[in-house]
Amino acid sequence: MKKIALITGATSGIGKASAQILALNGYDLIITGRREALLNDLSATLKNETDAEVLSLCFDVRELNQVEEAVNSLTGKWENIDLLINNAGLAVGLEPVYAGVVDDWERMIDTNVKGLLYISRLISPRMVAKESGYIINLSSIAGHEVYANGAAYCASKHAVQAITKAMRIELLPFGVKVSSISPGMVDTEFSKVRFKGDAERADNVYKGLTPLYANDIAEAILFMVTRPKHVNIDEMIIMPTDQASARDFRRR
Ligand code: NDP
Ligand code: 8X3
Repeated sequence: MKKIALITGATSGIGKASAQILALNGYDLIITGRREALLNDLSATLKNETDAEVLSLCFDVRELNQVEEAVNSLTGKWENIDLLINNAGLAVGLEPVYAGVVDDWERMIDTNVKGLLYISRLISPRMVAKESGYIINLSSIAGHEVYANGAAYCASKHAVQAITKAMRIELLPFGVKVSSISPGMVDTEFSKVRFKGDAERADNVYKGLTPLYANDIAEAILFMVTRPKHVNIDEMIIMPTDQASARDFRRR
């Protein structure tokens, strides 16, 4: 029987690329996000281009009642999730704390931290019960370093690191794997979201260097999930060759 992966934030970027690569490598997929039209487009493409069965669930990870409704709507084979990729996340704004926008902080913490906890709370008991499964959390270089003007985003990704490490220990007795993957800059909708739709500012982030692309991270995820049962990749940090830390770049 094929394995089932649930990917949060599959409407763009890393989540979408992960859906595409997993569909080509033997997974059936539950794809999620808030933009229903994009979920429908991806579902149609995957069904056309791969053998995967695809189920779309449109919900906001910040809303516990929506997350509960979505997970509780799963029936039959779809209840049996083998792989959860906690990918939905975002940075909003780039200001020092002394000039920060409270709503931006709340969006980041509610999505990156609380949303990840909500969905993990609902899916992981099923993995515990069957003593198998795999959870991969999208962290960031911002979960390992801090930089000025990124306090809330960095805090949210440090929290992802803490949650990942704690869950790894909690799920150890049940043989459930847990990993985090921490990229440097990846050219997705990330910067457009961070700069609230300012395309020029977003494009400048990637100017003069070669960033990572979403597929680079999807390939790393495929590597993680294709390791044998006795191997757990606890964490992976992946940088563009042109980036050595959160703030050190080689621009030409
Ligand atoms: P994108 O903006 O391209 O994708 C983000 C995804 O998250 C979208 O599918 C979006 O879907 C989903 N999402 C955001 N908020 C919510 C929400 N409230 N409820 C449900 N889904 C949500 O960015 P990336 O692909 O780059 O980001 C994916 C992850 O990778 C994030 O956790 C990010 O922090 C992390 N990351 C990104 C890096 C980068 O440089 N790009 C570097 C390091 C880590 P929708 O809008 O349809 O809801
Ligand atoms: C995204 C990478 O350096 O903007 O997580 O925090 S960074």
